[in-house]
Amino acid sequence: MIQLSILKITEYGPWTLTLGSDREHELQMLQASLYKEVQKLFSDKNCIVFLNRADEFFVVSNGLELEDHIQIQRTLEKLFDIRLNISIGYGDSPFEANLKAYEGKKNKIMLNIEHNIFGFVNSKSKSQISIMHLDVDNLTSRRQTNSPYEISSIIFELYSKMSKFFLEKNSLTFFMGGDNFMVISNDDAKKSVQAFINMIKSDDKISLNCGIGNATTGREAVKLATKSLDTIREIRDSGKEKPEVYELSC
Ligand SMILES: Nc1nc2c(ncn2[C@@H]2O[C@H](COP(=O)(O)OP(=O)(O)OP(=O)(O)O)[C@@H](O)[C@H]2O)c(=O)[nH]1
Ligand SMILES: [Mg+2]
Repeated sequence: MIQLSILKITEYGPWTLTLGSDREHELQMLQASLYKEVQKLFSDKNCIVFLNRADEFFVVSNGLELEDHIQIQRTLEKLFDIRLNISIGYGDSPFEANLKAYEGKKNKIMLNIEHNIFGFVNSKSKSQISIMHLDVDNLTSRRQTNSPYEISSIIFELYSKMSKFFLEKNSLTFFMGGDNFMVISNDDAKKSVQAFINMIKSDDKISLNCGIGNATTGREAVKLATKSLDTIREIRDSGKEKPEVYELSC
């Protein structure tokens, strides 16, 4: 079971208008500081936050009760002028958890009125979280032939293909910066990642490495996924033939 908490700024559109036209720099600073706080508050509770379109956050929140969410909301309300709402959902796949959170919000299933928390918390079922950390092999060599903006364009096209491919497996892909992507995964996504790597290699001439981590908290799963990715690099750099996918569990 995977639990997701989706944080979104309440009435953000109308609020941005109150700042006038000279607002974009202010909004970018606000979004950056908000992300920093949200990542700090949730990672302190062994969760991991994925930034979604800069004004929304997806948190792998297994192990967190309603009370933890209320505590985080109280802190955020003290720090910022804007308010956030939280929709919580769970499911066997990350996509189902996202749907349940969405339904909770849409059908106004309130968990806490004062702090704008909706949805469904599951503290009983066994947590099972799989994260895949994908990274382009030797992106640095591309810099010899492609300028910074051309590289960005290649990376975003890759992101688009990855998001589509893994959504069909009920899994959710996020861009982490640089040439890094993370997929909140289920078994189906993990089983098909080699096929995805093969497809991108043959269609786009891009080599990918994928580290997988399985754990009971989001932060631990991400740690193991990155450790797996670093293991692939170590094998490669020692001169041995490297695997493209490596998996660790705790
Ligand atoms: N989010 C995130 N970004 C990273 C991480 N490691 C590297 N980066 C970013 O990715 C960019 C590319 O770095 P690398 O992937 O190490 O470079 P590379 O030439 O592709 O080397 P290999 O991946 O080892 O083949 C860096 O400039 C960083 O911006 C990471 O663990 N997480
Ligand atoms: Mg790389």
